[in-house]
Amino acid sequence: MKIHKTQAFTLLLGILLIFGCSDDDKKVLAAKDSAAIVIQGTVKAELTAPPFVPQPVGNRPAKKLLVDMEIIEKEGEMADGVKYVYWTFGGSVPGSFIRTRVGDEVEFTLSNHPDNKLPHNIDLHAVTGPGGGAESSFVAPGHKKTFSFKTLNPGLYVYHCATAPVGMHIANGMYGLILVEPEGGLPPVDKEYYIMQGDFYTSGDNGERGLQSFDMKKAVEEDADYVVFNGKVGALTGDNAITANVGETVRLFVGNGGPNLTSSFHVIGEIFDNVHVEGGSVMNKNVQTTSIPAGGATIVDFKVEVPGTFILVDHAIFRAFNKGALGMLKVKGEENKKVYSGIKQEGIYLPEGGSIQSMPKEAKTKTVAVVQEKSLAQKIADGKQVYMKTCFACHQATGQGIPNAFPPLAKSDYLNANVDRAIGIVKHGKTGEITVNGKKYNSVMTAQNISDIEIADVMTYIYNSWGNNKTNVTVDRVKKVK
Ligand code: HEC
Ligand SMILES: [Cu+2]
Repeated sequence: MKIHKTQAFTLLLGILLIFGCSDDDKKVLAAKDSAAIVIQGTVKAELTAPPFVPQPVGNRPAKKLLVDMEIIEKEGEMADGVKYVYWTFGGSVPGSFIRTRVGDEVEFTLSNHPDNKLPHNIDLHAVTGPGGGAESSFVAPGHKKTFSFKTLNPGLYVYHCATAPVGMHIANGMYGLILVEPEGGLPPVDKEYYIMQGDFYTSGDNGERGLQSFDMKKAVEEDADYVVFNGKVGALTGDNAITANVGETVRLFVGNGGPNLTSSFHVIGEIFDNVHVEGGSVMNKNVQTTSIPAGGATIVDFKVEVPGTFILVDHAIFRAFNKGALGMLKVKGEENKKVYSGIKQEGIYLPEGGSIQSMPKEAKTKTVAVVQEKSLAQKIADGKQVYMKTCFACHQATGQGIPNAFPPLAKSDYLNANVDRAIGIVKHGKTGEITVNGKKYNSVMTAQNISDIEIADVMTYIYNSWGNNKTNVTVDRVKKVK
């Protein structure tokens, strides 16, 4: 028999496929067979609001999984005093977390609350089908729609509203995560949390109080006023921080709803032991910062070895310190000095043979003895310079602070009650719990490395701004505070 050229090629390809097929390839092929997995029984899905996730699937067989999701349009708080009308899946931003396993047959019912103003739908990236379910789920207020799909590929997937104008529905908070666990489940860990980043565009600038409406122009220009985790500034800080104990493993399911910005997700003081790149099956190890595209997700896990507060950020860092993309993981337990020593020694640095012969601070203080105290106006002007250079990043431009993270200096009862105590904080730093204007803070302010003159200037500026008690802080007074 004469073998045709293309036949020979196909034969060769077949042989290559048979002998070249590694174990990994077989697993991938197996995932493609998920459509054939037979379901056993029906169960109602547990849905959770962030930062919590439902129970792991463990060893359970594939089932028919009933998901009931309600769309609710409601007013919430973006930041202290800043109101915003969110459109939500299940009442939270991000929407309820859905946990499934590969082979599940998800029967999804989407209800649009009768008090809502708009029609909505849902596009789940875990769906294999037109629009990810969007076409079948388009639902007017006071109606509900049911459709079903089979989960074919394991991974962590974003879902979102896809009703026009799509960008606006997403920008108002209409996104969440659906996890499809592999057969047998993900490896067990001690703590699991749900975090999702989003960028928001408000009619007023960042921090402007009152009810803010969505700003289409800023959204189109990708000029976000807020970039936050879990829908608002402070959703994961202070009392809302996520927690763990020393020695535990922590897994974070992290999504990015966008609509515009890519997240450079990082935990300050930790290294991700494992990262499911883009929420899929490729595992990267020992990662500092992982990139999460808008409409994408990632699973990271790490073991916490030492106690402390670990700050979660978008490492596009102005977003963290100025727009809200900052969360906290508080770890309790025993110190481990081998892993992290803390300050071991502190001393004066005098390089030998260098021109610096004494501490600059001391040199300054010596000359200060003869320096006349500046005029109040001059001190306020100089103090503002120091403030914008040194304090502004945390306490913010108008001293308003950041809820749950950095206390306000504007109209601060704590500040106004005791001038020497406030000077001491700037000189020596502050840790431990304090109450400012009725709100608790329990964080760390490091000692500010500035001279006594600068401290006098900056404190005078602060006391003479933002409704404070107008104290004129003298250099002499600063020097006396031990
Ligand atoms: C890295 C962030 C950071 C910087 C920079 C910073 N602070 Fe603070 N500050 C804090 C934190 C956090 C606290 C609360 C500490 C605690 O919880 O014990 C605080 C507390 C204070 C307080 C007492 C509480 C209040 O609201 O009245 C004063 C006063 C203060 N800071 C002044 C300053 C001044 C002045 C500067 C600049 C010279 C400055 N801080 C720079 C983070 C910072
Ligand atoms: Cu919508």
